Amino acid sequence: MIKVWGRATSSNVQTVLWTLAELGQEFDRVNVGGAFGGNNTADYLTMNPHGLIPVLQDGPDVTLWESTAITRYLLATYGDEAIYPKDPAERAKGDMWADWAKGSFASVLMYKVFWTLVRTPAADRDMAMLAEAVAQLKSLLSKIEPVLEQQDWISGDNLGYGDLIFGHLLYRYFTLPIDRADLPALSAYYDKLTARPSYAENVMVSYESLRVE
Ligand SMILES: N[C@@H](CCC(=O)N[C@@H](CS)C(=O)NCC(=O)O)C(=O)O
Repeated sequence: MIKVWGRATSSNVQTVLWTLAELGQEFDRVNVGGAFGGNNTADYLTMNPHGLIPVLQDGPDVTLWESTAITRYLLATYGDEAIYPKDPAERAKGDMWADWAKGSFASVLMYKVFWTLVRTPAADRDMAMLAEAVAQLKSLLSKIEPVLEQQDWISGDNLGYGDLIFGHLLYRYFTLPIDRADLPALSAYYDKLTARPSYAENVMVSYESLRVE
């Protein structure tokens, strides 16, 4: 049985759980990280020397960390051609947006906006930095709107790697109290995601327990 180490409120854990659900794979999950702790024990550090979540174990020989590497492993092992095309050019269409989501979009959404509004006490918030980050999000997402006007999924005709890495971030984007650009195709895409039981169960998880007042 596949085992995932990590609390359900972590967005990086959610990527892995959503992927497993899309692939129809059963798994056990162990609550570690955050208030649960347990990710700095000697045993845990043998699985992930960085002491971060998620970690995935698949049988006795496969232990992985880094959510994107785990996601690619799962897609390559359990996915079909639709969710993870073998053709390098087709696959790269999803890879491209996944790298952009993790490197550009998430670094603004998670480390600036989410961190300020949820993980920083109100008195300590840098509101000028927040305003700049919210403007950056509008600019970043304006680049994805034309893509979603042309195709159903970020990765192409089917939900794939690009959607898994980008899409899970949208729950936070659409639920944080920020000014959002009017992007109808992105909104329709998010509605499609929220209608999927795999997304609702694994990604639409309240982050209130992470809030610092
Ligand atoms: N690049 C890593 C980042 C992992 C990461 O930063 N995980 C956070 C949670 S989202 C963590 O382990 N934080 C410590 C904790 O929760 O105790 C990945 O994508 O897996």
